[in-house]
Amino acid sequence: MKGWFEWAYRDMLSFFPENVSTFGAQLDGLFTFVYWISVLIFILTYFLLIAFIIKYRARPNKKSYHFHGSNIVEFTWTILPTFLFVGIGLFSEDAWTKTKYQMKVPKPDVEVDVIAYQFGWQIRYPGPDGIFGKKDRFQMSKMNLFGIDSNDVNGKDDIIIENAQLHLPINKNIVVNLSTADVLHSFFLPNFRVKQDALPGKWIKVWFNGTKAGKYEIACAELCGSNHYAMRGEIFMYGQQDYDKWLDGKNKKMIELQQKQKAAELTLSDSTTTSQGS
Ligand SMILES: [Cu+2]
Repeated sequence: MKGWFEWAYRDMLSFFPENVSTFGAQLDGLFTFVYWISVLIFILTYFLLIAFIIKYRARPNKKSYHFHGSNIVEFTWTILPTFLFVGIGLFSEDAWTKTKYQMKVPKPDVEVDVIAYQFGWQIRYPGPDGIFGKKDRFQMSKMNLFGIDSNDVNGKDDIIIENAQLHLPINKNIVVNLSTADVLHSFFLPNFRVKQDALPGKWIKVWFNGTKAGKYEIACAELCGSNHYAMRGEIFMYGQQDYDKWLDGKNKKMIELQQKQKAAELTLSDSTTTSQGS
C-alpha cells in the first residue's frame, strides 16, 4: 500500500528523531509502552461504541427501557483506570528519578547556564578561570540577562553566547542551569529526549549525556509569544579534543579582550592623572 494509507498506518513511534542520549532508550521504551496501551484502549472503546450502536439501534416493536445504572460497572471503570495510572506511575518512577530529580543530577563534567528570553537563548560558559560569576537577580537587565554580579571578579571573564549555539563534548555529563528572563519557555532537545520548562526567578538543573557527535536542534516547547517559532537554536556535540579546541579558542579571545580593556583603562587613568596634575 502506497500513498496516504501507508502514512496514516505508519505508527507514530517512527516520528521520533534519532536518539543520541544515554537515557533516551529508556524514555522511548516508556513512550512505546504508554502508546500501545492507548492504542489498545482506543480500539476497545470504539469497538464497544460501535457494537452498542448496532445492538441497541431503533427497530420496530422494540421498546426502550430505563435503569438507574450499575454499581459493578461503575466500580470497574473507576478501579481499572486507577490501577492503570498508578501502575504507569510506579513503572516510570525510575526514569523520572534519573532524569528529573534535582537531588539526583549527576556531578557535572561540563556545566553551562542557559537563559531563555523573548525570543531566543543565551548561553554562558565560565570563561578562562573556569568559575561562574555569582548571579544577582537585581542586576538582571537587557544587557545582562544572567544578572552576573558586577562585584564578582569571577564573572568578569564569563563568556556569553548570544546566538543560541550550544557547544558540548560527547560522553560527558552535561548540566544546564536553566531559567528565563521573562515568560515561561521550555528548553527542548528532541534528540536528547530533554524537555524542561524554564521558570522566571528559578534556576533548574537539566542534565543529559550525549553519545554522538553532530549538530542537533534546540527548540522552545512552550508557546511563549508571537515569535515563539523563531526560538530555534543549535547544539553542537564534539569529541573531547574538538571540544577543547573550541573552548580554548573562546577562552583565548576572552583573555585578549580583557587585556585590551585593561590597556584602555590604563591609558584612560593615565590621561586623567595627567590632566589632574596640570
Ligand atoms: Cu519560548
